[in-house]
Amino acid sequence: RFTPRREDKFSFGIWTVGWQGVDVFGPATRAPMPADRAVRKLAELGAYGVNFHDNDVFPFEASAAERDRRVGAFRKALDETGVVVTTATTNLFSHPIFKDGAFTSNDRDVRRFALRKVMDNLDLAAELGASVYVCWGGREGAETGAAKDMRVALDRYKEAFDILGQYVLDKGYKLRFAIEPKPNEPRGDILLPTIGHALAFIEELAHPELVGLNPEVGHEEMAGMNYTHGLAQALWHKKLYHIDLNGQHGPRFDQDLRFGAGNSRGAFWVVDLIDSSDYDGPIHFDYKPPRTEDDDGVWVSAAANMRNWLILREKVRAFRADPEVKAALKEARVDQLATPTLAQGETWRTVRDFTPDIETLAKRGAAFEHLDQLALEHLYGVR
Ligand code: 3MF
Ligand code: MG
Ligand code: MG
Ligand code: MG
Repeated sequence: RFTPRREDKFSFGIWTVGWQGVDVFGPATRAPMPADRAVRKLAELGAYGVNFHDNDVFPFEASAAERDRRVGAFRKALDETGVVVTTATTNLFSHPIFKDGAFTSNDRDVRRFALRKVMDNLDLAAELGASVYVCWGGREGAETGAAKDMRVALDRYKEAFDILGQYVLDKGYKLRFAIEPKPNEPRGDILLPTIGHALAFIEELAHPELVGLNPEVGHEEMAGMNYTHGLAQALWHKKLYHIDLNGQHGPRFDQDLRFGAGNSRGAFWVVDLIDSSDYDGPIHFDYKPPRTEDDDGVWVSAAANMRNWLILREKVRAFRADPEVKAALKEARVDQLATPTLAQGETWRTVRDFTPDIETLAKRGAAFEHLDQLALEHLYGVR
């Protein structure tokens, strides 16, 4: 029970378990973790896939020989464990050259180099079989008002996606891009701060069909948004290409707690939505083992992400199967929302003078509290 299986498609960013605990107020508390070690340990825990930044596998300064050696070790670990590369991404945020952004840096050479860095890693991603390429623009933004004209920055942001889309098409790679919105941190204000901003942006691109979303729990909740609603809208637009699962306690710094910690009621609805949707990408965790943990603690927290998903999955399925819940859903008229407001053949003329029984409708309760209490009781484990 609650043991991860391959078909659960759990995946992790190499940088998650590899996070050494460096934060704004202190240095590393854990040793560096080579990517191949992360792959082997994650495989032992039952993970199916991994996602990596170029510089999770080899350092920014690596020579060609060093890069090949590191990629070789990574590839060997993948081959020996059967762990799949589902996703890849570029580190366009750590090196000081990207301090004012990558695709939207005011400096043209930085922008040109950023494109080259992405293309280098797109080659590796394609070679390793990734199908999604994540783009988190953590340094694309500003702290001050006059430093950057955001309308012009969006021109450059679009230009970058148009160029990279063309690259993928010209190379014949089976890769789609997934933009990961985030409101702030590390920049004071980041471009494409929420799911909604990113969805609107995608429609302005030369190849909108190549670009979707990678929404993260913590990022939406930092902005005070309802993550499940954001996922639902992304699904509605057919733009949910990937997910970054973790935990967050409301609007504060990016906590990256293990999935299921933080807003656990929110996590219940995330699992409920994804489990009943046609999303078939990996169940991917982007969390950080807290700085307090040693190596053992890292693996305890990694396993807990998958365990919490499976626990919540059992709970949401029990919730959906509960006859009392079915009755409560009916009582709350949830099914009626699926009926189009106008029937076939009706037009605005049909309802132009429609007057329902206003007094009765105004008095009638929605019966949502009973329904939500049933959900909470499933979550709390008393049903
Ligand atoms: C930062 C993040 C990133 C992205 C990653 C993309 C370092 O808050 O969430 O993790 O997920 O760069 O894949
Ligand atoms: Mg994040
Ligand atoms: Mg993320
Ligand atoms: Mg986060």
